[in-house]
Amino acid sequence: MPSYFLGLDSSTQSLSSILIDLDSGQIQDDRSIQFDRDLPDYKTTNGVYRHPNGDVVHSSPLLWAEALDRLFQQLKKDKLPLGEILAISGSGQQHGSVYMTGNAEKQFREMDLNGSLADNVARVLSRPTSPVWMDNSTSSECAEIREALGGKNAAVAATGSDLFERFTGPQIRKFATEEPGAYRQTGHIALVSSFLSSLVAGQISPIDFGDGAGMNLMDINRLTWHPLALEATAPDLRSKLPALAGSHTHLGVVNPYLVLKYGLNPAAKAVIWSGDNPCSLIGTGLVKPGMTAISLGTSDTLFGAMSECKTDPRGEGHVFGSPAGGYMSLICFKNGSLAREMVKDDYGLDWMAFSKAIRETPVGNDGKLMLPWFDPEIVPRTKAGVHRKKLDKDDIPGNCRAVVEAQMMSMRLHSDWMGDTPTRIYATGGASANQEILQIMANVHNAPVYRQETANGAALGAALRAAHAWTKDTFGDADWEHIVAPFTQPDLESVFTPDPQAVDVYESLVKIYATFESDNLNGG
Ligand code: ADP
Ligand code: XUL
Repeated sequence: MPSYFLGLDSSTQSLSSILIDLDSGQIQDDRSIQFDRDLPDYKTTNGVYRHPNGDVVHSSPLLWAEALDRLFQQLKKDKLPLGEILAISGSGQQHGSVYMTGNAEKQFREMDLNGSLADNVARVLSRPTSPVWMDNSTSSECAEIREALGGKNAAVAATGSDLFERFTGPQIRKFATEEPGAYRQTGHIALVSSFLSSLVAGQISPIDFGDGAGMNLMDINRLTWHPLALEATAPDLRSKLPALAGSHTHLGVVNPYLVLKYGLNPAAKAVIWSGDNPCSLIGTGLVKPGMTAISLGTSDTLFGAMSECKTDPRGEGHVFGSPAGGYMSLICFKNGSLAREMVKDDYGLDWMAFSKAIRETPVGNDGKLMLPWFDPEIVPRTKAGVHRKKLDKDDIPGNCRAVVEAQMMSMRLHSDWMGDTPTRIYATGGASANQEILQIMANVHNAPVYRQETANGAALGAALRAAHAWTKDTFGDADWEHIVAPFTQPDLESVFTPDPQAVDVYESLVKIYATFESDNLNGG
């Protein structure tokens, strides 16, 4: 008998879903709704609203809610076995926050079936839009909270990360300072993950330890709210935040709204949502320490599971809770897919032509380098500005190769704090469809790169988390490796093996890149 589990992923540009059958070990359905294309009324560009100054980047909680309605409509129309799903979980872009009034709990519990999910949400928003992870407008708030926590090292030790502009704490502080009235009206602050988790569960959802660690508000060792961080961030903050909980927590059965409207199984369990990176960790099968994955989504991230909480002495990286227990390390590059797209679009190319340009250029690009900071960068932390060395702006193929080589060399340089160099890399995210990018990844890191059946690693991870929580709850125990194994086997037909000659080229080039980068960071 099939055992179906649904995983959702509300990411920067899309909402994806993956339906798995745990019994056969097969993915049954894998689909996405693109925000810009499929919900044009919201007028987003790449899923967001950018203020002309570039630093303020928001999106719409109503868009996220409406996408959920749309997705369930499609699943129902396509006759997926919604009535047989045993549990649902999800993944959300990290750090973004949703602001609601004190009526949110009642609204989630008593949803109006005549209105859409977005209509229901609109009644309780105390802030119309949500700052998201691309927002870079809170440097002064970061400085104030960092100082109150005792400086960078103390902040890293307390919360797992230095203060970052996109993290939820600094964003909340900015809102509380700039709009004190609206902040006072706010009775509940959710992350993107806990907001959508609340809609699926029909009640206010806790925040899980994976996504909670991306707020600069959670004590990374005790996994509780950090009193000093709360106090340094905004008045009366504790009363506006939900509880923190483990990533296996199930919140009861799914929202009756979804049962009545879409025919979901009324006994299906709603499992707490997590961040997209913690979910991708599970979706790439990294349930044990010692393996590395790279996600090439809107942001590029490099991450791995850790048994101990080991922080980055440079303060560039992060420690989050792993849904499989213990911790995960992560570095996030803001100039990921959108930087590659910027180069592609600037020269009027499509992905095929971009890839062809890479194939036609030599490994190492004859020493032509780019620092691809189209947007302010997170790692290394720096303002926007694209810098080229020996590379002409009109050299189309040279620029295509340079952006990808730079991204891969930067990942290698800035991940050294995580420990051993990877012996295998698992790739996921939209751009993992691109063979040329994965070959450069393998050569720069001198490690074979594996990819899976789906590029939607976060949605798959959410489905696997639902399956794990349900199995644990039903049988008292659940083995992570056993659950993830059938779904996370790499596709052995498409392994990208490092080429020894190319590896040698990058061994030298990475040192030149490091000098180019540090010269620029030091104002050179
Ligand atoms: P997110 O989950 O953050 O919304 P995805 O993981 O869906 O993002 O990845 C979307 C990105 O994948 C797009 O912005 C696009 O740049 C990139 N992408 C899709 N196909 C290709 C390709 N063939 N080559 C390179 N990048 C691609
Ligand atoms: C991680 C980060 C991004 C977002 C969006 O710290 O900011 O990866 O989770 O994907």
